[in-house]
Amino acid sequence: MLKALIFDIDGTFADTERDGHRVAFNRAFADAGLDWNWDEARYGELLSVTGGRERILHFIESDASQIEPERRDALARDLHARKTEHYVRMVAHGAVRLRPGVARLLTEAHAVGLTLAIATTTSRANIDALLAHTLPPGALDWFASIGAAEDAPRKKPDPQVYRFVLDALGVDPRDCFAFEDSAAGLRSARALGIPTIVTLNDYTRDQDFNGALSVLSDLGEPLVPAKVIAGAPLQRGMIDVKQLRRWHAQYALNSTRP
Ligand code: XBP
Ligand code: MG
Repeated sequence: MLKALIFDIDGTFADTERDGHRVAFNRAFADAGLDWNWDEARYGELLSVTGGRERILHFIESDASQIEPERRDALARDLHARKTEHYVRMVAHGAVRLRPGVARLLTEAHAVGLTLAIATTTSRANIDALLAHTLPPGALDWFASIGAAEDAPRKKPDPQVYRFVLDALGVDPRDCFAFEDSAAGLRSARALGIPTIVTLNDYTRDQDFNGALSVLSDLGEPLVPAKVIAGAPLQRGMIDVKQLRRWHAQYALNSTRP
């Protein structure tokens, strides 16, 4: 039986990267008196490093090697803490909106008693801010488990965060669906055998999504159907609980159970 839906946050719940995280990183650099600026294209390259602190560290090593090696860890940590403050404030001011179909699917799945969870590389403060400012009051309680950066230091594509969530939920991976936007996220979920639905965004659309159950433009809305890029067709142009139960019966169960 289908039991749980596990959602990535960045890129999947919302297009957080270009106008959210990227801007917050740049503000943190400016606060520290650094003339570093991550434009949209450069940020797209840097996204191959998951995790904000890791991304800053990678940038220091590749583009700011004048920073003494023994100072780099502390600098990355300080900049990242400052970046999180900026990001949380931006989200509170409405800088990020949920992608099509996300609120609809969460609301329906919660109403019918499916377990909801989050598995993300991002920091917990960012998740709390996003849920508080984009979903109805109390929606934080809809999620039976939230796996965040603090719970899984090994970032996606490592499966550690999905392992954390599956253990907390006590469910078989084959009775879940994961929702991801990136190849790193897909690999993380698939490493544990979780059937995964991918919704593309501008930064991820050219990545390799081999192994996804379905690759879609988004989750779709009743009047604005999602486009199917690869995988199974949609019955009603959108991902809803009926569609997920159908797929679970047809594909997830048959293809992965011993
Ligand atoms: C998302 C990330 C995150 C954000 C920044 O990956 O890599 O690092 O870019 O968040 P995914 P933090 O969607 O695959 O989980 O600065 O809080 O790390
Ligand atoms: Mg993502």
